[in-house]
Amino acid sequence: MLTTTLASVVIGSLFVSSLSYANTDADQDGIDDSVEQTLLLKYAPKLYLHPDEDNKPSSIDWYLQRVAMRFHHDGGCSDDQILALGSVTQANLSQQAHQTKKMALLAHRQ
Ligand SMILES: [Ca+2]
Repeated sequence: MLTTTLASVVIGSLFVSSLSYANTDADQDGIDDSVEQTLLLKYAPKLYLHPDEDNKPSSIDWYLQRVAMRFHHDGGCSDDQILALGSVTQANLSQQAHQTKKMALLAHRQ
């Protein structure tokens, strides 16, 4: 409760302090973009990597271009490919289904 109240005060004060900027909401999320930028600059996490670290952070899109989506079966059946390598996107990721599993569920309900 205290955290929520404090967050509201901080966001409210940032909003008031940003009124001198032009009001824009390019991403149309209902929050002025200058408020978002102010919050980002103030509260964005900082990540420190060891100089010898081989695995650097990447974007979601970079990662998805390098993976395939497969359905794994236990018990000796081979995997089923849902999306081929390079065809997985943020837009189609949640729209996939395993057709065999779906058909088995429909048959079971009858
Ligand atoms: Ca916005």
